[in-house]
Amino acid sequence: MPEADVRIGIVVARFNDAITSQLLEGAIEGLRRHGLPDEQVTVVRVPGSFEIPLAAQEMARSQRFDAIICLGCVIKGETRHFDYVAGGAASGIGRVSLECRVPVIFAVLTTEDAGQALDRSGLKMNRGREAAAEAIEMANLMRKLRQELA
Ligand code: INI
Repeated sequence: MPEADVRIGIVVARFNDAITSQLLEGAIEGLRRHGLPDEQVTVVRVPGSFEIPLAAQEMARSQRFDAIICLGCVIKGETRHFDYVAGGAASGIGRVSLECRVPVIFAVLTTEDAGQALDRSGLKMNRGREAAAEAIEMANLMRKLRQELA
């Protein structure tokens, strides 16, 4: 079976859109580079990173996706409730993955300032592009493990 014969869901937060749209571009480009056709990718948008886990949970429960990529950006210097938003996103995403037994990739940038976020969402380094490779690797790993352990 080809490595990229998987279906991938992407949940992307609109908050800090200048950054998250770059992460989305990186993720889509990364999936294409692995040979995944666009029809096997579904993108869902949510208002902010705090809402990512709920949308990811709905996608994971549908059993239509082999892995889900979560994209967001929380900038510490610009939000007093950084810990609540970033922590809620991180713990929620982890819970969805374990409860639904679907790989859910955490690609929510949590940075001190906008400069760091820009650095991690650019052409040279792009956390979305990395997340694409991680999603494909985990989707294939889970498939293989389940076959071997069945
Ligand atoms: N959401 C983010 O994704 N990043 C942020 O930096 C951020 N700040 O700064 O507050 C943020 N807030 C919105 C939050 O995710 C929810 O959408 C909102 O609280 C409604 O539940």
